Amino acid sequence: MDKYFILSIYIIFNHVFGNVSTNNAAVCNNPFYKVGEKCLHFGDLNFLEVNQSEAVEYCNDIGGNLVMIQTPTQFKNIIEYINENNYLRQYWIDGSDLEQKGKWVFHNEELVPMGTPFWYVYTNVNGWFQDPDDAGRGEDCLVMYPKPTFYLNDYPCNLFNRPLCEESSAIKGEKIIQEELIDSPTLDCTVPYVPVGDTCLDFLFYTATMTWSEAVLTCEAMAGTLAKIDDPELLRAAYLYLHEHIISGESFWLGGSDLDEEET
Ligand SMILES: [Ca+2]
Ligand SMILES: [Ca+2]
Repeated sequence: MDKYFILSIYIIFNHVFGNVSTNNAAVCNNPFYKVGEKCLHFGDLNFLEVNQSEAVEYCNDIGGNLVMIQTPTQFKNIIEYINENNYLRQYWIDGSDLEQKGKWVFHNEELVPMGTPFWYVYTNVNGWFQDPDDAGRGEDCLVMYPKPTFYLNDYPCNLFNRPLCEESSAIKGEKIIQEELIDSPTLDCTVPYVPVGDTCLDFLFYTATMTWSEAVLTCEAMAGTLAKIDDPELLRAAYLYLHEHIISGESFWLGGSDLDEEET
């Protein structure tokens, strides 16, 4: 009777916890903790700032690498975590163009995504620019700026920042998720709408420019509304679409206004 009882417990235990231990994307080993789907370590708050190669070494020593930011959602999750925990520092993250100038790669040679919403955008007397700018011709390593911007910036590898590490054994699980995303079927959109991310959009770049109110009416006449960009993946998809179709020089109205709250 006793033996039967123990066996039953074992089966229940294995049934409940067995799945958890085989899901490598969900479990983080000390000193890493879960941030979105990633297992990260921000270093302890008293940790001295180090140069980029020392940061790589630090992460390797605890069983990781500098974090790879490959999707807008990963980027958003990390920024939210930093804000919630007040970890407002400048961090080394994975990525450099040391091997080939202008070609940004992660430690595993995969390409670092360029452009929006990842890299810092700024303006000066000569116009608008987006990092990487290789300022001073010596910026070959990747940092994540602190508040208020949190965007990515190319930075001299020999200067000092905190390491932001990601557990190595968890990276594999993450990669599978990404490949599944790429293979997902494309949306069926009614003409003239085209699939952009998980939404059907129409970029009206061939019409004359109009006011925002005219744009609202135009979209209504086409059985739509102005696009609501409320998700970083959709922002990325729209950015890629604009660049692929060489209409990135145009400006578009979007849904969203503060008209209701204004007094006049
Ligand atoms: Ca560079
Ligand atoms: Ca820079």
